[in-house]
Amino acid sequence: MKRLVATIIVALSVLAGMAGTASAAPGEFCNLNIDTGKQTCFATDGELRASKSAAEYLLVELSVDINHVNRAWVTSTRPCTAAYDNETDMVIPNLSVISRDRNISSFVPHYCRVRFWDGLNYSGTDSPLGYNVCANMHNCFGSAGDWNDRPRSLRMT
Ligand SMILES: [Ca+2]
Ligand SMILES: [Ca+2]
Repeated sequence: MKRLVATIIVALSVLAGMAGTASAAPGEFCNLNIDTGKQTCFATDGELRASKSAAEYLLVELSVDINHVNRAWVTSTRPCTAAYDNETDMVIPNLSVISRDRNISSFVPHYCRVRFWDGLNYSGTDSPLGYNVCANMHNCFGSAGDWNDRPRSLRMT
């Protein structure tokens, strides 16, 4: 009986994980797959982490606050490639789709390097390529200035 109850709890957890929403809301932890456009949001960071499928690459984490607090995941069915080729199909033209328009304060690149623009659709000024973990967008681009809460679009390579 204990085993059955445990099985039911696991099944319910899986169902709850599948109940994603179409768009992100503040305070949610979302996974946006840029290939499918599908976004799934969770109430906690732990639920987001537990949701990752083996077939999906985590490309970059984008956080609303410094030090990676309140993160969203950008995922894909393919990884970025090692060469710099500015993969024009690995993009988010409008960061509002994951509630990150003008509010990214830290990020963690995984398989990718990231370039931000301060306008929608890669318009305006672009940032240097982000290679490393950035805990504070106020200063991680050095002489390129303060990028805290500045990006409106991005590309990954
Ligand atoms: Ca590449
Ligand atoms: Ca912010």
